[in-house]
Amino acid sequence: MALKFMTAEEAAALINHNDNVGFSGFTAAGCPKVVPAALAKRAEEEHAKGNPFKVGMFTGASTGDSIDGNLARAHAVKFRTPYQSSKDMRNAINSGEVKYFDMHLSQLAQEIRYGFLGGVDVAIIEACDVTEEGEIIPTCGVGIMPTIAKMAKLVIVELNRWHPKELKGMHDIAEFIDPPFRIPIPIYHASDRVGVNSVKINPNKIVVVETNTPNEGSGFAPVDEITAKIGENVAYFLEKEMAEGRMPKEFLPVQSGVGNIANAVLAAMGDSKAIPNFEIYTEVIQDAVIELMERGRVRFASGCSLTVSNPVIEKIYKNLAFFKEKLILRPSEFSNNPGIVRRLGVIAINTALEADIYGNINSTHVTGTKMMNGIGGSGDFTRSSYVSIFVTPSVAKDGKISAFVPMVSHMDHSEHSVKVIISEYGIADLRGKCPKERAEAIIENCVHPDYRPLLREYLARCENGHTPVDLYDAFSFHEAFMETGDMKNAKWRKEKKA
Ligand code: 0RQ
Repeated sequence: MALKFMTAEEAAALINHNDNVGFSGFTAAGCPKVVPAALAKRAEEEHAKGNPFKVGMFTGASTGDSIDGNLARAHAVKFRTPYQSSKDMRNAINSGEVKYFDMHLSQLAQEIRYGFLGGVDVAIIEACDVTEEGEIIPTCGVGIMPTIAKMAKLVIVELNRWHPKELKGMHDIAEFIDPPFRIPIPIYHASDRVGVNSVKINPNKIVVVETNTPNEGSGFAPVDEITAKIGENVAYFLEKEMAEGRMPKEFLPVQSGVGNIANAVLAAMGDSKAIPNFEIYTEVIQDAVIELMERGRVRFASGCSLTVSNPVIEKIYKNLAFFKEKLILRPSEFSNNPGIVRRLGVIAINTALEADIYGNINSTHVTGTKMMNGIGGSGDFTRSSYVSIFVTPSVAKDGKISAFVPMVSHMDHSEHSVKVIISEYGIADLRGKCPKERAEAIIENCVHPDYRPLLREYLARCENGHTPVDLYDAFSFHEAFMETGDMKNAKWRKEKKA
C-alpha cells in the first residue's frame, strides 16, 4: 500500500489539544524538527483564536530547540517527561507552567507501556527510511521510538534526507516483554545484538513528511584547565585501580555523561598509556568517543544516540562502513538498562551539580528548588555500575558557589550509590569509608581551598553520631548564597555548646 505524504503543517493539523505526543530521538540526535516547529505554530494560532492548545510530551531524553524550545515558547506543553536541557523549557517548568516528571531514562518506555502515564496519541519520528510495509529506520538517536511507534494511534514519520538510508544496520531495535513474562536480555558484551534493524508497524497509521534538515548538534567547548585536570584525575584513578588489581586487566566498558566535562574525561582516558583500548556502554556517544575510535583507543561503542557535532556526524556518514562495525544504537531501555550495566560491570562517570561531605549527590536542583535538566541516565548507570564516579569542578559561578556543601539541597544519588568523587583538586575514594572518613576525604581532596576551613568548622560543630549533622546549619552555605550571593559568607545559626 502506498504511503501517505503530506506537509509538516498538514501533519501538525492532525494533532489535537490534550494529545499525548511521543518524539523519537535522544538529546538533539534523532529528533524530528519540522513537524514540531509546525506544531508550535499551530498552538500559537489556536491561542490567538482564544482556543486552548497544549500537548503532553514523551521523549527519550533532552531534545533540540525545534522541540523543547519551540513548544515551550509557544506555551504548548501540558506535561513533560523524562529529561530536558532547554533554557525555555526549564523556565516553563520552574515557573510552574509545565508539569515535569523527572525520570530515570531507562524506565520511561516501560512505564508508558504499563499505562502509568496515559496513552500515546501521536508519535513523531525522524527516520532515514520508511517502507510501504511500515518499516521505519531511525536516524542517529533512538530513545523510546519503538514503544511510541507501536502504541501511537497516528505515526508521523519525518523522513529526513539529510541522514543516509545506509544508516540501516547501525541500530539494534527491540522492546522488552513486560512482566510476568520478561526474560533476560542476552547482552554479554557492548557489541552484542539482540534485535533487528528497524521498527515495523501497521503502515495504515503512518503519514510521511519529507525534509532535508541538518542536525541540531551543538559543539563542545574546548577542554579548559579545570576540565582537563578533572579528566587527568579520572584517568589517574582508573590507572591506579588497574595497577592495584581492582580493575580487570582487560578493562571494563565505560559510561560517561553528557557535556564538556564528560568529553574532557574521555579525552584524558584516551591519552593514558596505562589504560588499554576499551569499550563504551553508554547512552550518549559524544565527539571524543568518535575521535578515540579513529585512533583505535575505543574498540566499540554501544549507546542510544550519536550526540556529536555536525562536522563529526558528517565524518561518520562519509565513512559509514568503518563506523557501522564499531557502533550500535539501541532504545534507551536497553542502552540504560541497570541489569545489563550491572552484568557488564560498567564504569559510570557522571557530573554532579553539588555533593555533600558524606557523598550524597544533587544532579538536578539549584538550591533545592530550581530544576536544571533532570536525572537523565545518571541513576540508571550509577546505582548498578562496577564503580560509580561523580565529577565536578570544585566551585561554580566564579567561586561564589561551592560544589561541596554540608548537606545537599536535593538528593538524586545517595551515599550508598556514590563510590568516588573527583574534582580538579583530586580524588575522594569513598569505598569502605564511614561517614566521618568520607567527609575527611572529600574536604581534603576535592573541596576548593577557599571552602575547606568553612567545611571543617561546620564538621567540628556537628553533634557527634554516625553521620554528624547540624540541622540548624546544614543549609548555611545555601542561605549565604541566597542572601549575599556568595557561599563564603556562610554563618552559623546556633552557638556551639561549650
Ligand atoms: O551554569 O550554564 O550558566 O555556565 O550549572 O554546569 O559545570 O558547565 O557542567 O554542563 O556538565 O552540567 C549536573 C547540570 C552539569 C549535568 C549538570 C552551573 C554552572 C553552569 C552547568 P552556566 P557545568 P555540565 C547523561 C547523564 C544530570 C543528568 C546526567 C546534568 C551549569 O551534567 O544535567 O548526569 N546532569 N545525565 O555554573 C548552581 C551549583 C552549580 C551550578 C554548576 N552547585 N549551583 N549552579 N552550576 N554547579 C545525560 C543524559 O541522560 C542524556
